[in-house]
Amino acid sequence: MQFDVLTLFPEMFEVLNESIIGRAKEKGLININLINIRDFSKDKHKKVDDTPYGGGAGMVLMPDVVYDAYKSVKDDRAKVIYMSPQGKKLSQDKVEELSKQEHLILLCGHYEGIDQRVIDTIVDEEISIGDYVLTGGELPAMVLIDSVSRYIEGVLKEDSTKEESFSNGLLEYPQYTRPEVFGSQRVPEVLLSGHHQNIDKWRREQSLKMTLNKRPDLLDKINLSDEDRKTLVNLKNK
Ligand code: 4GN
Repeated sequence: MQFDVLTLFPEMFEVLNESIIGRAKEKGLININLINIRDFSKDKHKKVDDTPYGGGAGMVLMPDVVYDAYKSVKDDRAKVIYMSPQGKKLSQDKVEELSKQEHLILLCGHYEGIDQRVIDTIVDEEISIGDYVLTGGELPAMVLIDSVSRYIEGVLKEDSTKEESFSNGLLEYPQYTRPEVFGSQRVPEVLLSGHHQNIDKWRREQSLKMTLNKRPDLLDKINLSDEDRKTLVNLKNK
């Protein structure tokens, strides 16, 4: 999968050289190409922004500079995403959908924003990572790259995306490892039993319990089996 990132701060993306995403890059499973918008400045002082028409605080990225940066990487299959607090909220379903694209171009604004005319010209989709404002679109772009890359074949071991939180609409069950006793707390007995049917049943109950306690809103969004409904009634009566 190809990611092209249009940004004034390419150095911020160094963090993607670590851990799982770093390894995915080394293996060539994903390619993250950083384009410094400043390289497309039209003047000798490398100026990329100017004061807003109509007045007001801050600066606005100039449309021709952003457009030329975009032209340097675009192809017919690329989807252009603008990271913006005004965008549609990123969800696990959206992440999975984006992972099916072969080429994403991520546009990161800074300062007060980007001239609306170039947004209207090049952007296919505006995406927000949540209802809060950041100083730039770089952290949101990294969140998107990380979450999408996890769905690329070979990036994670086995099918880790299949079982996790949100993929079945529920929160994850708790995990335990050695030692068997930590202070006064023992590992739940069923996990030591080797009885896989009982373990699966227990984990499903725990997922339902976690979701009921921490994110009950999620339960209204999914189809529950009769078995799950019974489990929930029992949990609520405890
Ligand atoms: C995206 C961008 C928050 C998000 C951003 C978000 C940079 N803040 N919630 N800040 O996904 C004006 C120009 C603000 C770019 C933008």
